[in-house]
This record gives sequence, structure tokens and C-alpha cells, in this order.
Amino acid sequence: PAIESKRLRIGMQKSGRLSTESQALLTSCGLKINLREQRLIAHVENMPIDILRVRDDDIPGLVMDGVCDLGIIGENVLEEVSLQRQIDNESAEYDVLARLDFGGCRLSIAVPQEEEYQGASSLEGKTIATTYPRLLTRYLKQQGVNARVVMLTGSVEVAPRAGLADAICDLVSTGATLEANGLKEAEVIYRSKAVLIQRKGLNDAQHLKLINKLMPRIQGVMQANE
Ligand code: PRT
Ligand code: ZN
Repeated sequence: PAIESKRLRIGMQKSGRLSTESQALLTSCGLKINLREQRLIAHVENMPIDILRVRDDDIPGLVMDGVCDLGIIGENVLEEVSLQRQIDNESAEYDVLARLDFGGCRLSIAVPQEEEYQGASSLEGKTIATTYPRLLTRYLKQQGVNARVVMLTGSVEVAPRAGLADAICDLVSTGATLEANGLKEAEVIYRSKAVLIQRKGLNDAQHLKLINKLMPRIQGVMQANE
């Protein structure tokens, strides 16, 4: 054919807590991914698919803007970006194809260990540092609590000791990081796992056919892991 049909694009984290398992999932589905080079785009050798390897924070926007057809992303980042884009009047739509069996964590408010915590009202008037200002603001609003939200993109757990904040709102899995920083988990505000998302309005027949072929394999891999 004169015009080769476009390759399906899947966004996944290049390196970090989701990358190994995202890659393993796709490999288990039969994709032969050439990841030898540290390239942004990896070609799948045996299917018309390209893998875009990016920072996790970029994945929701790439799918919502239609640059990627599919993406593998933590619900925490997906929801945060989605809320921000709604505020900014940018497209924030996507479909969830599957909730995956990795990347599990919770977004929690934590306070200094010596502090007495008696529910969300204890946060009234406090300053809370977080990388997830939209999710935290939504929670505080729901609780009717007035607190100051300070955005930090890293080292959130040291903010109270450094005198930058009274409390934090950060991701937790074992709780070891909180403990090592003299903090205790006070409130879980969001529970997250990795999800496979698809861009809204995807209607290319070849792409849909390919996705319909991949989905049972993904379900099969997850059942085998149970
Ligand atoms: O570079 P890039 O932007 O792509 O990566 P990143 O550094 O922003 O993200 P990364 O790789 O750290 O995490 C990617 C995703 O993994 C998160 O958005 C979550 O969906 C998920 N995830 C699962 C976690 C954790 N578990 C987790 N434990 N993300 C972060 N953590 C942090 C936690 O905040 C703490 O600082 O890991 C530390 C250890 O946790 P504890 O509780 O076991 O001590
Ligand atoms: Zn990130």
C-alpha cells in the first residue's frame, strides 16, 4: 500500500517504579520490544506498535492530547493531571481499559509523630507540602478544612523537619520513609494502582483490532499472576 497505516503508540514510564512491570506486561503479551538503546521511541519488532518512553508525569497529557493511543500510568498521577487540566480548560478525557496489578500505593497525609492527630479538623490552618496539590485540595474541600497547600516536586518528606510545612501529603507503600523522617500516617486520601488508559475517540480500525487482540492477553497475564 502507498500509505502505511500509522503505528499504535503506547506511552510508558522510561525509568522508575512502573517501568519494569509495564515493560514486563507488554512483553508477556507477546510484544518484542527493542529497548537496547536509550531512545525515546522503541519499536515493537513483531507488531505495528511504538513505545514512547517518557516521565510518568507526561503520560496522561500525551494520551489526553491524542499523541499516544494508550498509556500505562499510576492513577494518582492520572487523577492529579486530569484535575489540573480541567481547571486549565484543557482536554482531560480518557478511557480506562484495565486496572493493573502493580504500582499499588496510597496518597496519605502525614504529620510529625509526636503530634496529636484527631481527624481532618486537626489540619485547620496548617501548611501541607505535597506533589499532588489538586488531589489534596479536593480532599480538604470535601472535609471543609482550610489549610495552605505548598507544592514540592521532591523531598516532600523532609519538609516538616526543614520547617517548610506542618504536614505532608505524599505517596506511601510500606511507610518506612515516613517513619525514617519522624512522621506518622494520619489520613489516606487516595488509593492508587497502575492503569492502562486509551485516548478518547480512538477509531482507527487497525488500531482497534490490535487493541482487541491485546486485551485478552493482558487479562490473561493478570489472572496468571493472581
Ligand atoms: O522520573 P519519573 O517522573 O518518571 O518518576 P517519578 O520519580 O515521578 O515516579 P516513581 O518512579 O517514583 O513512581 C511512579 C509511580 O509509582 C507513582 O506515581 C505511583 O503511582 C507508584 N508508586 C508505588 C510509588 C510508590 N509505590 C512509592 N512507594 N511512588 C512513590 N513511592 C515513594 C514513596 O513516596 C516514598 O517516598 O517511594 C518511597 C518509599 O515508600 P515507602 O512507603 O515504602 O517508604
Ligand atoms: Zn514523575
